[in-house]
Amino acid sequence: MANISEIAQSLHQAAHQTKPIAQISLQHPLSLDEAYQVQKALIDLRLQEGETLIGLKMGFTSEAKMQQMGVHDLIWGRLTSAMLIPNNNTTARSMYIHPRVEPEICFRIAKDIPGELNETEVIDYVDAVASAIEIIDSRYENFKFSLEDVVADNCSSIGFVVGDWMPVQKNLNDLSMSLRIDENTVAQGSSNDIMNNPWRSLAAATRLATQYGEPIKKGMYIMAGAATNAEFIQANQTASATVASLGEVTVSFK
Ligand code: OOG
Ligand code: MG
Repeated sequence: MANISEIAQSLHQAAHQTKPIAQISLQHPLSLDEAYQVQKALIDLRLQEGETLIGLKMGFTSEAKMQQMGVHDLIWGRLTSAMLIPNNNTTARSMYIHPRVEPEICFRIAKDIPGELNETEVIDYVDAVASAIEIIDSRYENFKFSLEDVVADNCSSIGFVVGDWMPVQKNLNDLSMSLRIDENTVAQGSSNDIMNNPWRSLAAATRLATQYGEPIKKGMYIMAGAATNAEFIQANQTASATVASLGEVTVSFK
């Protein structure tokens, strides 16, 4: 059986050294359960370095992302304090292996979530919503992975940027979502592309958080998952995401 803590160490090092590694699953077939154990061990290494857990992210909540990455199941990962990049800030391309950006919606949690909630119940537990950009950076060569690989790698998480917090809108359907790199619109979708209703992604997060014993607490950020394909980004480029009625969010790479 694969050694959970050794795999976590190698993923942690890959991120620190910005040096990709071979897919774990090619050498050590992991069950999904073991992959989530690796993820937990990987995050524990970050927490030992002084980071704090500040939220969760959902992945593969849209057909576009599932198609792009060839993985067809919901996944979830953990967000730490070191991953939060202030809106309109600059980040160094050299910190990443092969970064991609994607347009998302972020929820701010108003009070501790007691367990699994449905898409209507969950609205009461949110005090603000914002447009967001997720920066993902797989620790695997060529950004290629199986479901278990990507779960072990904390779902490619490395950074996220949140726009201005907006009051909760009970209806988050039919919002156009777009991603620009510099002057070019590189991806375009709708909030409906996120599980037909972004609140449903948050409901799924409450189910998975309960199942895996990682409670969603007051103040946490929950990223709903990308509505469109993710796009590679280079140094000296700026990414902006716009979600209609929620506004724009921007991050530059130097
Ligand atoms: C995995 C992360 C997926 C999303 O929003 O669907 C994700 C990846 O694509 O590398 O963050
Ligand atoms: Mg994402």
